Amino acid sequence: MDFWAEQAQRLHWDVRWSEVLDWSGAPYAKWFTGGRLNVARNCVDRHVEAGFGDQVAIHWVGEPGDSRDITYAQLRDEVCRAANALVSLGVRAGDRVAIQLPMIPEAIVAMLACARLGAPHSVVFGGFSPSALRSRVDDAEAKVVITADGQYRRGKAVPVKAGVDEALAGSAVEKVVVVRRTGTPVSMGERDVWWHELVDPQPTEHTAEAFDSEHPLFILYTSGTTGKPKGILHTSGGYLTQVAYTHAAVFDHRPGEDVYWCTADIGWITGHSYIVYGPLANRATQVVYEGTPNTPHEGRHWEIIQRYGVSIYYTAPTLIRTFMKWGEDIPARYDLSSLRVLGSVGEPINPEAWRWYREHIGAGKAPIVDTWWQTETGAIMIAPSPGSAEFKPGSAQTPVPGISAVVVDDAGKEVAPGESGYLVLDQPWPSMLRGVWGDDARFRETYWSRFAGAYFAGDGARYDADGDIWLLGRVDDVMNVSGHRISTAEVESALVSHPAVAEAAVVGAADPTTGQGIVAFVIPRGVAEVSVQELREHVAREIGPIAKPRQIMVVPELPKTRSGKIMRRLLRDVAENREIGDVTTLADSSVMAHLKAGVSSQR
Ligand code: 6R9
Repeated sequence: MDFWAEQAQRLHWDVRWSEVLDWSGAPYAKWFTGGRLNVARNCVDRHVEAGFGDQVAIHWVGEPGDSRDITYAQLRDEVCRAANALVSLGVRAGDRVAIQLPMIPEAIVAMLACARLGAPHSVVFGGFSPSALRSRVDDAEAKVVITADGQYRRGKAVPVKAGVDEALAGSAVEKVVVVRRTGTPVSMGERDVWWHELVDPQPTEHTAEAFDSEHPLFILYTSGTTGKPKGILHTSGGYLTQVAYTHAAVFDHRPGEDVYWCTADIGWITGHSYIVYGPLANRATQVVYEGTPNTPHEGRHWEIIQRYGVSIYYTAPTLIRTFMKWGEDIPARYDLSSLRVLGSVGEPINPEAWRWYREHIGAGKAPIVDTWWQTETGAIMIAPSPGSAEFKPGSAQTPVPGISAVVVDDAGKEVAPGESGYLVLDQPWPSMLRGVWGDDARFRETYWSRFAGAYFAGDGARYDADGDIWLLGRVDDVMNVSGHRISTAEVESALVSHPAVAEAAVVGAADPTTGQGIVAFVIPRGVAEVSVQELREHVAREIGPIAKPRQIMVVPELPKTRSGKIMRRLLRDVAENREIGDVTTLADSSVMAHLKAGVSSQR
């Protein structure tokens, strides 16, 4: 516990904690009990007070080529104005605020303004559909929604507010704040207010209240094994301690020297922990880029690294594989010599991508930290140290100091080297989730019922002969598409909500670029013609474009066990064009023959 008490010293506490960890209410942990702090003050004001007001906090780069440098002093002023603005709308500590914004400075300002007021934010990824936004807004009972008129996507301005209007029709949301980004025409209703009209005139003075260490900081929805996303709850003191510690230790971050860039979107946990809270708590100077990596050309990231002298670059394997496809001659045209640490997150990094990253981006020498963690863990849990003696392409290697992780078998017994099992976290950690919003039963059932007293991560893993950990992917019905978690059940329920679909089964099939690709098998309803293209669009409308199946096969039947469970393993064999595995548990073993015959006619 001394270890975490020491890490908590990275923060400014208005009132020091009395106890580091109270685990008496397990699986709900309390960290730094009795301690009080303000998260936004820790991320912004205290750096200004310490004399670093003129240091750039954010080098923001817009997709169309506009850019803004924001110093810590300017960020403080903006956050204070936005906090005052939210107060003027009636937002109080404990109220929930939903945010659906593109990667613009206002997104970070809005999150910090909520944190400053103790109003938990729920950031909803910009690519999510109106119905996905609505279900999140309703589940968290958000009082205010912050959004934009539109966003730039691959060189085009696309509307955002129109979708928000559709999502919120008839909802209990009181106010919608709209940032003007693209100039896309929008209709402003009674509860709508422009960000610039509301925020700009506000005073830059705002006294931050110190909240309890366990005060809720945010809710972030993630896919589980059922169709309904889970609202993962994170709190203040422990979360900020671990994100600050890991950002400093895993990336060897040095404030005032490094230029850091994490390419995630703030709609995901990586954006929360390693764009907003960790780096800002550590007084980082960071790049925030609004757009896609190939707009207007495929060298965009390398151009940005060269322009700002980025020294730490944190991205996802799916993007590295995309860069590989575009060719190594593209990064070769830029000066990347400022890079000294590279990071990877989101899925296991395949050794080819690891080597390419090291060779063509890291000049054959930059350490690559492969970081394993989850929305639920809040912060990095397993990663090699950047000063490690030996890197192993494809392995996240060892739990970071302070963290304990073990690989166990079905019975909960630690496995021997070389054998695979389940990854569990057998000790509480400061940034661990504090539950599933409004669903205690689901929290206990999903994470704490499988192995007594330990957190079940849902990932397969094994040890090698040196005791290093290799992650093997999900062991549940959660797919990992371009590093995004999408549940098979979510896509299935979107498909069956279409009138032409009677039944659907979805599997994640290996994909050379995205890690997994979504493959759906659908049984049509009646004799109606089913348009596969229409179904793909339907899923995009229901969930978002990231959930659009790569392939949909229309089939007469699905393979089921006698108890009626769909055998996804067999469907995966079909989707990956493999020999069909063991079919002895099928209720009707002829199903696979029919299925294969039907599918091959669609290939
Ligand atoms: C941070 C984040 C979590 C799931 C996780 C695992 C996979 C993430 C990984 C990795 C192997 C890594 N995952 N990082 N697998 N090596 N370095 O991605 O959170 O979106 O909640 O996803 O992603 O399967 O369980 P989240």
